[in-house]
Amino acid sequence: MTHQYKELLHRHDSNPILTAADWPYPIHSVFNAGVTLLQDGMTLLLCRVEDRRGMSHLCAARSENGIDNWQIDPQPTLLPDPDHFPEELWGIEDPRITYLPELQKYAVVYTAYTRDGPGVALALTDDFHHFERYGVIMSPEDKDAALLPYRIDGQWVLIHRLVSASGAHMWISFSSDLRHWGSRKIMLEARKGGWWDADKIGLSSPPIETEQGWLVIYHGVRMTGAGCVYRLGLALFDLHSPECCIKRGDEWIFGPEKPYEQFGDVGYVVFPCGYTLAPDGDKLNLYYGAADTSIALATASVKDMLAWLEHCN
Ligand code: BMA
Repeated sequence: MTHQYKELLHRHDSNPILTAADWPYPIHSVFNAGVTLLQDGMTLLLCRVEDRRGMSHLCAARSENGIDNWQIDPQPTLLPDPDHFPEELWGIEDPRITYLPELQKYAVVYTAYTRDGPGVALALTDDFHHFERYGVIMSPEDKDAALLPYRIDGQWVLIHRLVSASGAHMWISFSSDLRHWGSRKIMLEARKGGWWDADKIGLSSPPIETEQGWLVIYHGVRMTGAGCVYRLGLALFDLHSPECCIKRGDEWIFGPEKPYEQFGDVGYVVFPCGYTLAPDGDKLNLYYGAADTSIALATASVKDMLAWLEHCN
């Protein structure tokens, strides 16, 4: 299809790249994966896997090219542990991965489905086999969270999506020990009315560090008579004061257009939780959950996304 607008994200020809049929044990669906490039160059997806009770756990899949030949852990990699962490009662979902050079560990920030709704939980790992759980770090209702890779002014930085009386906006909180969080501020607000990102927004993948600032891909939810539509937008935030928005695009950059994005358990949903960046610092592989059913891949150029933001509005 040709369009008059610029396409920033390009779907991979072999989409969806991972489905339940690829799994080495019985599952219902696989979607919304956290992503990182391991030190040996392998792409690791920490996938949200929904079992046939409806509960989610996380399972790692590794690939040399980030496209195919996935080596999937033969058993769940991280299961909810409600005996020790009661807030994981109804499963764990939607991980975002950030490598923290100071600790030489990966931070996995995920949603714990508690009896009071979704909360934000943290676990650290250096091998994606053993995890040190910190439990819930943001009480319900809170989700769509990721850490920045290093402290700013001595403080760790967490972006998260809190639901409050005024709506579902993106917030930022700070901590000196990764356990106690405060100094909360709104980072980006959901718009209102007819906008594509009215009422509900949330961080998609962890922010991408660029010379111009933190490039943020976020999802916006449009409530329609037929249900919700999840699309993606772009915003840029100051490197040293990440709560300050430098630029926000008005138009969405990606939405559910293909059958695997429109039809599934929850149709009309594209939901990225992570990316890998090539050594050139520009070529981005963005992995997204499609219709809460499978995992798909889109490629993009960071330079093109920054240029689009620069010239929009
Ligand atoms: C959001 C999250 C995601 C899910 C999306 C669409 O609120 O729960 O895990 O992909 O809804 O169902």
